[in-house]
Amino acid sequence: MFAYNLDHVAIAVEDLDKAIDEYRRLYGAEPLYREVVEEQGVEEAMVAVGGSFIQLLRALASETPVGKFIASRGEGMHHIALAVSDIDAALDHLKNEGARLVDEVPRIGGRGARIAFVHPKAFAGTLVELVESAQ
Ligand code: CMX
Ligand code: CO
Repeated sequence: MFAYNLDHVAIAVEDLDKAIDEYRRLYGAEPLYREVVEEQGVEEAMVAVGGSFIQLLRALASETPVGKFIASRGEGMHHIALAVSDIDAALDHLKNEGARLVDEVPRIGGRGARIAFVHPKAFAGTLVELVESAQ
């Protein structure tokens, strides 16, 4: 129905520099870019893996989604992100299916992509981000 691809898997970390160093030492990869996304309360580093990314996330403050997540659960997998060609159509579909959404309308995320989050209660306790890349 929708052309879903895996855009990224996100991992919440306490110290972004340390996480990048450890990731490099263990898995031998450099982040392609780093970016602060104020609206999401994060600094993110994107490491390319095949056609997808591992997104390492640092909270900019404790009262942010990632800050609260780390405070209650510690470091770990935070969300998966699915690439979609038409995020408005994907959101309409999810609304029709009665899925609980965090974002009813898309926001602007890293690299100017249009993004929207689906609540973890919608599917298997897994936070899902939809990403429509800018280009
Ligand atoms: N994955 C799975 N479950 C999660 C979760 C996550 N990342 N974050 C919170 N939860 C669960 C909690 O465990 C809790 O479950 P129980 O009710 O069973 O205990 C429930 O959701 C509510 O937890 P909370 O700490 O009260 O969290 P909030 O309701 O305040 O926020 C959420 C949860 C998903 C709405 C919030 O994290 C959010 O809005 N996320 C979207 C934005 C975001 O994550 N931005 C950062 C990434 C940006 C990017 O990728 O660019
Ligand atoms: Co993400």
